[in-house]
Amino acid sequence: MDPVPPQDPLPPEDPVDQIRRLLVRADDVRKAAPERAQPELAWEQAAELLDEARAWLEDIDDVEVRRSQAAAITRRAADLDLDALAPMLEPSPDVARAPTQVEDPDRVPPGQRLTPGWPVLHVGTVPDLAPEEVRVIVTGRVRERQVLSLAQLQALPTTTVVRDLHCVTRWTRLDNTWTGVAVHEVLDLAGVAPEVTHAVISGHPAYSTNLDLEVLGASDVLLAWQHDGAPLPPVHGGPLRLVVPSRYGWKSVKWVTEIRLLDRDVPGYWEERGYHDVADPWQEQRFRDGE
Ligand SMILES: Nc1nc2c(c(=O)[nH]1)N[C@H]1C(S)=C(S)[C@@H](COP(=O)(O)O)O[C@H]1N2
Ligand SMILES: [Mo]
Repeated sequence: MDPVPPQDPLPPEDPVDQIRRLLVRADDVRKAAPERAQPELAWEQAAELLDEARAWLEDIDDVEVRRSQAAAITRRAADLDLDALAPMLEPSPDVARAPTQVEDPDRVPPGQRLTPGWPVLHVGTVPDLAPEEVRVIVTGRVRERQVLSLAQLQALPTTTVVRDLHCVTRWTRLDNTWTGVAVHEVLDLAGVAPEVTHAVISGHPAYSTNLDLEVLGASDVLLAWQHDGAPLPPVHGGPLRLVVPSRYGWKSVKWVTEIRLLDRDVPGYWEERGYHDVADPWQEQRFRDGE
């Protein structure tokens, strides 16, 4: 009889192997969550496995490999968020239900489903901002840096658009009426330097995202203070948020504080964590790579 081969007593030390192993476990835990008495505990456990996986990223020397592993981890984290969000896809307080509820494939990007409510999504806590406290700084490669109050923004030409909101966690809210000032008006005030290609837009409390100049300057990209005819509720970015209808929701910075114009692309909060730089929902550009 052949002897039983001895088992390798040590786990493999290759960080990519370690990450793969942790992702498989996280996937298993997540899939089993619905059968558990307390699915929240399973989600927590899966999130811990993802944290462990993230810690291994530091041991990967190759930048490209590290980025693609980071994206693989982030994709799982987003799946977890989606599961945890599912029971909460209901209207925010004081916000009317979305009027359109048809599953029209021309309106709903691939992999999205409609929500009648308006889920609240952000990292950190809602800042308590009085309208008088709002300032938007327009800076970087500009002719003249601007520090604009809400009153100054509201004195510029006002625009109203009706647009759909698509979150990377797979919910879509149709027919949002946004009122505000088009960002291109604000850019004109500051004067965009010829070498500008991109912008980083920041918001409370330490959030940011990147956009290319062409997208930021589109006529339906607004700094908005009203939604469906009412002042924007604080949980949804009030008193003032950015709205970028052509991109996944993470580009629509709530409680916006700064627009910084740059001659290169610099990733923001989620882009650093593996989300796609462009984020076109019709192309399903959720993550940096297809993993
Ligand atoms: N300041 C800030 N803005 C943010 C976020 C955030 O975490 N912080 N999350 C983004 C994400 S992922 C989405 S989908 C939308 C959600 O907007 P809502 O909460 O009004 O639905 O806000 C975006 N703007
Ligand atoms: Mo999102």
